[in-house]
Amino acid sequence: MRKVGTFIFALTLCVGAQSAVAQSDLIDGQVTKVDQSAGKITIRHGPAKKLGMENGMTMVYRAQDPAMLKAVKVGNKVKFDAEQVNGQFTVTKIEKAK
Ligand SMILES: [Cu+2]
Repeated sequence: MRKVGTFIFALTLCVGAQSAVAQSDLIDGQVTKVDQSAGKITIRHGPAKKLGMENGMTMVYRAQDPAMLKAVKVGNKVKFDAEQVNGQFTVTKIEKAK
């Protein structure tokens, strides 16, 4: 009797070391202007480190989808997320703050 071979099945354990880095920390702000036709919104907001804004400011953002602007009005306190798309600051998510 010959021992032919021992096949070892290596189990690759995917230990997801990616602990929820998904930061959902939205930026606090207040809507000061909505330009639905241009798809733009002006928001006075607090510091937004992820966008490289250490201090609060008022600035114009492009809306990723102009339809999102229907959900907010001038004066609304909001929480939003934004990122730079082709060099333009773009709101990717916006919701009224409670
Ligand atoms: Cu800003």
